[in-house]
Amino acid sequence: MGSRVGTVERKSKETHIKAKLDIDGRGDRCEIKTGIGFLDHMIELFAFHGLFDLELEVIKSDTQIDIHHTNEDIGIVLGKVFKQALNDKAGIRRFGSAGAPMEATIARAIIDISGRGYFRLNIENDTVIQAGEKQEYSLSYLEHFMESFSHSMGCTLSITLQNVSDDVHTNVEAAFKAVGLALDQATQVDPRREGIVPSTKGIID
Ligand SMILES: [Mn+2]
Repeated sequence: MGSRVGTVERKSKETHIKAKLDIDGRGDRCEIKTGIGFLDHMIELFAFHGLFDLELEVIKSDTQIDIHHTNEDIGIVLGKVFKQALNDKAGIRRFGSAGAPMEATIARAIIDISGRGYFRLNIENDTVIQAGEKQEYSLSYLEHFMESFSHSMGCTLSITLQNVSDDVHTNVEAAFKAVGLALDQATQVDPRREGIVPSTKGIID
């Protein structure tokens, strides 16, 4: 198996973002500088628990407006760099599912590196959630980030949040951890599948 690394640089009128990834990393060799402190924390723990070595730098952004474009574009770049590092996807497990609890909140992520971009966030809650208006991040930003990621990577990703907290940090952190764990599984090489693209179609593009 060759090295599974990727380098992406994306420039638009709104943002300029660079990323470098080694899928077969250790998770503790990451440098995340998005300019959004909360998102740095989320991406760092996603990479740590996924055992990915990731460098991500937002060189230019328009956060003077808000974090909408930057949040979306980081998701796009992250998806692109994974897609690049996985190359033709030969030998990978393709599917992964994992859960992460945080206090009463449980996040579950199910992923299929299918080549088709689709994302769904399911929220299962007994009580109505109060929107954390004072907080800079939200579940709708999480949804937008993961949707951008799934589409640019070409994966089907479903996240379910149970017992959602009124603390955005708790909900989003559990979700990022679960996605890191599930993506680690899905990107692992199964020795029984050596050199075989895990699809009955023969390709995953
Ligand atoms: Mn935290």
